[in-house]
Amino acid sequence: MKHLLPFAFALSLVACAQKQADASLSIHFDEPAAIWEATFPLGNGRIGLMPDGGVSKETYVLNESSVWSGSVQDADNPEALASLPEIRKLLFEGRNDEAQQLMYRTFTCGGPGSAGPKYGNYQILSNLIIDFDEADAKAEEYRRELDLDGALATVSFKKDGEKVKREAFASFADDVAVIWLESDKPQSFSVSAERPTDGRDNRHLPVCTAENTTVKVRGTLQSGNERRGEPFNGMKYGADIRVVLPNGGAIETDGASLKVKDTKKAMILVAMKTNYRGDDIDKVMQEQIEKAAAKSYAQLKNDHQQAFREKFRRVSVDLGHKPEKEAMDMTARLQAFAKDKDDPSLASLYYQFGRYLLISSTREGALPPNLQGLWANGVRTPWNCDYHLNINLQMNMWPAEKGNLTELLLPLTDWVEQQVESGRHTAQVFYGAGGWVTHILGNLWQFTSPGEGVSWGATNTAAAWLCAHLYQHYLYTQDKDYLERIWPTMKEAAQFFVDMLVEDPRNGYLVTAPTTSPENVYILPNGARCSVCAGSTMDNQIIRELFTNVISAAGILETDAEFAETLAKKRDRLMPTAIGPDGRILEWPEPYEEAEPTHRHVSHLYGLYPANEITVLNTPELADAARKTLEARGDISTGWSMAWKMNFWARLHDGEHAFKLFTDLLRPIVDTGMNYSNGGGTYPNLFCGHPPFQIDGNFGGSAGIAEMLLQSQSGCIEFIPALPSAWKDGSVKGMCVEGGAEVDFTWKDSQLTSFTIRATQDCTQKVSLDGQILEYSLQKGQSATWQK
Ligand code: FUC
Repeated sequence: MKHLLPFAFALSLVACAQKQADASLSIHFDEPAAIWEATFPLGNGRIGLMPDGGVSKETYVLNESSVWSGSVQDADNPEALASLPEIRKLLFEGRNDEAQQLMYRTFTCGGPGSAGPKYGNYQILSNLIIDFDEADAKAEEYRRELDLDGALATVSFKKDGEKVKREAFASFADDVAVIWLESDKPQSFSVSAERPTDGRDNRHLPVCTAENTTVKVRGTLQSGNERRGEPFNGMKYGADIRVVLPNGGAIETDGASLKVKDTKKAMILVAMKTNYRGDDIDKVMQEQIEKAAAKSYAQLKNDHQQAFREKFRRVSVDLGHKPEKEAMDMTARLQAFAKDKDDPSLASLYYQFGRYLLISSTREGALPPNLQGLWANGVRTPWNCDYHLNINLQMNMWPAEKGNLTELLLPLTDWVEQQVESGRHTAQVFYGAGGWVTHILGNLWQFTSPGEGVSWGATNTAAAWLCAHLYQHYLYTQDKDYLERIWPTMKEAAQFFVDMLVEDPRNGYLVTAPTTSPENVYILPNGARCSVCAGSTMDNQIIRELFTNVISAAGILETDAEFAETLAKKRDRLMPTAIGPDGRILEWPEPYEEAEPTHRHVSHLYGLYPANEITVLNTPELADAARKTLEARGDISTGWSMAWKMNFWARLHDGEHAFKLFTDLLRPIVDTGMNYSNGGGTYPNLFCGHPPFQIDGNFGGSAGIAEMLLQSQSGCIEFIPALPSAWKDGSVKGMCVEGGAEVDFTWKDSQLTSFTIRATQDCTQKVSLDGQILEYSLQKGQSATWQK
């Protein structure tokens, strides 16, 4: 028993240490949120809420990640295939503009695509409003805070000298949202729910009823199959909002709201659900509420934080601290950072905020994060708040593996697998090909057809790119069962290209035709602006990567050797990444004039990041051309684009330029709206602004910081490969590397001072250090340490 004592003692120390919110892991404000993008995102991976911290009235946006309108449809266009030979012929004759015109007539999805009600969109569930009915209440000593390490939002202030405090979280343990209200003086308030109207058709509005201690919200969204005037018959959504008074007080109902009287302590429990998975939502929500109501607030909070911290605390990052900056209100801190970049813990906070957002917006059994994670404050949402697949959904996954959140790849895996059947149909109908394909649009309803606009909607390498994430999950976990699971999905994604690739008679290469370089436009010699082409650089890089991964997987699983051979042969016939006359990477197979030289997509550097075919070490000429490409593209762009560029510069081992992009990414945006001509930035609550708020930039920026500190994609661990002078001393604990290991490392004066590698699987790890390669063969559970 002796050895147990120090252990228990250590535990109690940890428990004490947990009481204070870590200033470097919290965001705070001295005033309530004036815009939604200043409210705090809380979420448990399936449900979310965003409190605005109002004094006399607090509004919480409620979200549930499957609140989607629309329905399954067949949007494949049966006329498309007949025109494919003609489209290809025109492309191979260099008449790309005519090919594009023909595609607009014949090669888009059937129906209105993402503009139609069947495509649907992700949207708010409802608002929850706590109204204290004191219009002119004055608050003193106001503070609201989001503690990332506790996944807890707090508001505290004094009213007439009496303390008021509220806390909120989305429970990881009990799957309900919990709001706690506490005051020195008894308070009275009403609790109600309300869904915003969409200004067009309000059949989506819910019925709200108050019974006993619960407000029930029940509504139905549009499926797109309704006839004129019929009630909506799509997704059913609901929320149960229960008030619990642990120390007495009275609750009265008033039709649709609850009136709570004279209480110093109140707890509000919110269950949220849709029937997306066929659940009886009344039953599920009632069970969830009853179970949660049987616990005390302290118990609920404790269970929640324990479950959340199991994930969040796997990684810690210290890049240095400026306590005076950490003490600032976040609006002021971002403004200060725009002038003076000496705030290293803003970067570690941003990194951890990315992990926080990922843990909060997806979980096993739920959906992957959409364009806004799972937070949306309206009924009509930007780009339908869907799953865009030419960068956005993929970028959402970038912090996962290295950030020791590997299981958060599983909801994406489920979602990808759900697209396969529909994607097979699309492959046949559009390309006469086997396997499966999907284009740029993704929703809850297996939409895999091209988009309704050719210039952006014809990209067809999305399935291949998604498969790169699935394979990467295997590389990090070495989980062979998982590899077996994803094998058919990967194999069929490759099969599509085996069938679809065609020889370009002009150069003998196998090319995707038609295709695009996502959303970018070039100018043909005849002056026509054009997007479609045969064999864009990005396609070649993605397909090369997919074929390589499938060949490796076939080897590991000892299966389909013949198919692997076919892939190897076809891979050799793809056009290699090439350098144009201006020294930059060619984006299209020919050096066309660019219509928008600073376009936000930098697709032709896919091979630099996230893939690994352009490297400083192995392909220095291409790396140099990539650098020139980035210089010409410029830094300022939309939020996610700047985040991507951070990762590019990190891969080029240029820490200063990556850091410059980070500072651009944190440019303060203080208003709402969708104007992005001036470039993106960051809202007060650290949400990334495309603008509008789009979460990909948060995830890409978070991954960019990690990429500056640690890389392992080349079969060799590189510690601090792109360290900027702004972070010259620091430490990291718990990040992951490929092959199955966790690492800790420290550095001082920009020099590595120590590292530890802990094997999570039997593995051999190589470390590149001062021009030498160190090699460690470790068994699962073993570790190796190096110290300067
Ligand atoms: C892609 C991008 C846009 C935007 C949209 C949601 O189409 O090109 O910038 O992020 O997705």
